[in-house]
Amino acid sequence: MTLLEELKWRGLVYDIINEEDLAKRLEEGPITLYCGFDPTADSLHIGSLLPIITLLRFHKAGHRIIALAGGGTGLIGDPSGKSSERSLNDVEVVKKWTNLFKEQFSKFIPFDDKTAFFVDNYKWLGSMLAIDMWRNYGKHFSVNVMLGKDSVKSRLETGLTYLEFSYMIMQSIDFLKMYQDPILKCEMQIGGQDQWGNITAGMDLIRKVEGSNAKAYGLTIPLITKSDGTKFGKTESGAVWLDSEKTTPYEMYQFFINTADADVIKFLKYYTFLSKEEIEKIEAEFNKAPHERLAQKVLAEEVVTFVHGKEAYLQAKKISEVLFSGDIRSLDASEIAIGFKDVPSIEAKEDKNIIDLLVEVKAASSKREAREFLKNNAISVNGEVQNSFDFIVSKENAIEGKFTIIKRGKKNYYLIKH
Ligand code: 545
Repeated sequence: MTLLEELKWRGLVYDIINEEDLAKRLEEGPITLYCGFDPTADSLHIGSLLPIITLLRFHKAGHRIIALAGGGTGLIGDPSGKSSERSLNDVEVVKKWTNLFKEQFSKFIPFDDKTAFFVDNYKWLGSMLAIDMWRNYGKHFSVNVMLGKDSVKSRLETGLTYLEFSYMIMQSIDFLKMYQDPILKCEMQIGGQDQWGNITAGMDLIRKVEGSNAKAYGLTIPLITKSDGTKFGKTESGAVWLDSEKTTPYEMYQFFINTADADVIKFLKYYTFLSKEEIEKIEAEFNKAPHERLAQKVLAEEVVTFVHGKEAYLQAKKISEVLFSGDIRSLDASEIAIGFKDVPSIEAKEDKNIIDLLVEVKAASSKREAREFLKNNAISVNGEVQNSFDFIVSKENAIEGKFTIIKRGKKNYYLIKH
């Protein structure tokens, strides 16, 4: 299976411009390709991971890759896929985020300045004179063609400033600069479906400047969709970030473990480096016993391990298993803080009677109901059933003196912080 065939089998190809030529070019030898990421936040997210992994598939197949951070374009704002104008971020902030992106890329991409490169487009865009920009590049852009791009067309009604209108010129300059660079010799750009207009604009610019024989290639990756129609990459608490301070490995594990049966094989193809044979074997087993969730388990293991490492994966898995089994005492305080981040909680400054506490943390709506729960053995404290009305929840008995976990019924958890 060639690389292109594999990418297609994985469902990673939405569109290729000039596919036959590209297939031939890839056979001739290593090609350099790039994907750009604008620092519009302080971290990359799970959506950004797909083009990163796609770059890595090319790298593993012997090609050269460039991860570009848009330190320059991030100061402009891409209108592609956006229904309204973005608010501008401060120059200092974009600089800081650009550096954070570089750090995050480095966790996944083995930058060696030979086969894998990091580039910040502020390097050329940041110091370009307006006159040069318009004379050297603007001259090659037809307003008529620009108005025909989706990113512009869809915003003519809702509003688009000249700043965002000019974005595609900036991204095109990047492609041209890296195409001309004697070390990079970048011939190809990849990006999500929304980047089609910007990628083709760059290819056109290369042809205009370098002559009609100049060959450049573009590939777009489909927008990730879910079978239930909801947006991929979002949880109740927001986006799934790659920064473990923003989304813990446990939360990422939960995100993938909860993948719908109808989506899970597709995501295994997208997000893992498992081979076709391995994925097909998992699929066969999964279809025989979907309730065992083998495919979801493999997906969560592969992605969390790739992003955060083996140890973080094992801890995330342990926390999930304990939450399922109820064996709370086997977690330490830091694991409890992670696993119970989103459950109802209260601060207890002093030791308290269990009935008062159940009402205070809203596990029971009244003292009468709290007694009812206790009588029915529905309440456990740190993994042990408690039915005494006189039980005292104390700092002394808390896990590492910090947390008491109350469970009501099968899966309602409450956290007491001491
Ligand atoms: C800038 C300069 C270039 C080439 C590309 C760019 C960036 C591009 C763009 N891309 C998106 C992006 O989102 C912010 C992510 C960080 C939180 O805006 N103009 O930067 C996304 N991209 C990845 C995929 C995408 C795209 O990073 O291409 O389609 C999402 O899947 O939206 O010379």
